[in-house]
Amino acid sequence: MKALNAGQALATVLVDELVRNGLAHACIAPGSRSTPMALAFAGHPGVGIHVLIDERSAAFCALGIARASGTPAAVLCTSGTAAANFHPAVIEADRGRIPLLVLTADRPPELRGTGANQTIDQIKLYGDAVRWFAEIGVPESLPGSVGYWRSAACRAWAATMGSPPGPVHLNLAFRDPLVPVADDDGFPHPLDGRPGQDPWTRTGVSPAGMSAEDRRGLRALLAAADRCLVVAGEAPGGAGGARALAALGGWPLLADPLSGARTGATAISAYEAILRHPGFARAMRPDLVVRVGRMGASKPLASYLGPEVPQVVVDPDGDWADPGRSAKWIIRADPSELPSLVELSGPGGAPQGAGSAQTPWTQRWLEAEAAARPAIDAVLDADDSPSEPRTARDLAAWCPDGATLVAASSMPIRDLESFMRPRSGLRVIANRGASGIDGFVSTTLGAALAGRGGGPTMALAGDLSMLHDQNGLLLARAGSVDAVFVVVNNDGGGIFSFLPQAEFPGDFERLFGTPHGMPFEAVAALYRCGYRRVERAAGLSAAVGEALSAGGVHLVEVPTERTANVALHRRIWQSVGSALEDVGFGA
Ligand SMILES: Cc1ncc(C[n+]2csc(CCOP(=O)(O)OP(=O)(O)O)c2C)c(N)n1
Ligand SMILES: [Mg+2]
Repeated sequence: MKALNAGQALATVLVDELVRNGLAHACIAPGSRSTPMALAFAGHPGVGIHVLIDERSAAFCALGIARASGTPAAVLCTSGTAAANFHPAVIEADRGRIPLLVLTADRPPELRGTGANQTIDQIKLYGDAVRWFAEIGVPESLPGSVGYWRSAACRAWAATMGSPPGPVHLNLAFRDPLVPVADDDGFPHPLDGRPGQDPWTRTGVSPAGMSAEDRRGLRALLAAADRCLVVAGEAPGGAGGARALAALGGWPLLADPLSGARTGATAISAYEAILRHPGFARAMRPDLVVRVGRMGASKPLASYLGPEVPQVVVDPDGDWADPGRSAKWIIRADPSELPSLVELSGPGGAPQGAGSAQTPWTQRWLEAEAAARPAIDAVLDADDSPSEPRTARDLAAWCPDGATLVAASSMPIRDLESFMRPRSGLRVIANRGASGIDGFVSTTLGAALAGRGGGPTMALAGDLSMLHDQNGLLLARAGSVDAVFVVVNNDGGGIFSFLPQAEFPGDFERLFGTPHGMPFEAVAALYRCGYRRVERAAGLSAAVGEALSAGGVHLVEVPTERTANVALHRRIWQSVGSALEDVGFGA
């Protein structure tokens, strides 16, 4: 490997070394200063490149790839405000623990602060949001340069995949020439890395093992608990340990869809509605909660798990996920160790509460689930007009095994948490690190590009989350990506109708409801996407099925109405409350 100048050498070496570490995708926004890197990515057969005009979309696309694949994806831009447009995705990658390699091209130091064109201060641009920042420095033709660049690439990879995973920012200053021509210095040194495609420095993170003392302590708590509850949320590597713990102990499992653990004999999928019933929440106090991963969006669950309830959080990064300040103990450990802590005390060493030996506590939870689920379904199925809760329930149920469902912030993720039936085989992902509605289209298309497991990529979008990142659909226009967006169109921000602001109707629509009247059929046409409109609730499956089998990107619009949506949610809660009272939970 040779280069004609130092800029080309740096770019070639960085890309080669990142690919040796496992990089498979780079999202590239066009620009001049980043030319050496763009050419190096385009010239490397081991990396797929995706070119996006809008840097915010590019960064979210890379985030979607990394989120869906669990492998770092790179995003590259030129200097100036281009780099600032990466910031929302960098923040989401930080809060969401997503390995994102952020590569910004820059002017050399002598041009900074001089009024030179398209030059801003890019040093530590993303502040504390990144796991590592490096000003790589203007490439020079020195004997040690190649080793330095290869080592820096490995370090960036290690930092992005560390504990916790997250974004890394490399600022790359290039002097002219930006194109592969020989300059005065040239670059006489070989660019080669280690033989056999090995990385310069091999790294990796071993999962955190639970200490013997922690194991002893937690095992004792579990053995002493009469009313243990397992709560599962989003965690790197999944919350399968929580599911296995609940199955083995026979304990109720409250798993939000992002946990990937909403399945099993003791899964309580209607907990959001159940816990709104004060009589239930009062009567059913747990004496131990074991939580894996972050809390979902449910307010009733958050207030149910107050500081008075002993709560142990097990997280692979020891993440301080405790907004209610209720954790009694945070253990940094791989949650898959949890099932090994259950005492096998039943006859013949059977687990404590499994199967017919379920404790009255678990049975009461299962009775509540058995009462609440049909109560929810009865309300939803009574009306064939499309509704938001029914769309969430039915889409999650319809998705084929192996599918990825990307949920938008606002009501889509909440409706999934409330109404998705237990199931396996479906992966639900969402940008809930910072809960922005931005970057949704690009995150989804990134997940589709990652093609994890080969299953289809579906999305449950709000109309505003769709419009916010409409530029992301430019990728759809270019073809070669498949995804179906189910767009719940309530003509504005439906979530605000649930909030106290809705009691002040004067400026509500203008400031919060924000109706826009955008025709999604025209949006779809503009970006060469397929389009379907669901007029009857029962027609969702057919519309989504046709869209999926047609290939490409499709928008399936589900028209709903914000005020009716609030009324429907309240009817469901009421109906679940009555069903709980019918099975003996006092008001
Ligand atoms: C980037 C960003 N801007 C603003 C918000 C505040 N916000 C939260 S929900 C919401 C409305 C979302 O509307 P839509 O996507 O249509 O979903 P709906 O509320 O109708 O379910 C807004 C503006 C946010 N979360 N993120
Ligand atoms: Mg909306």
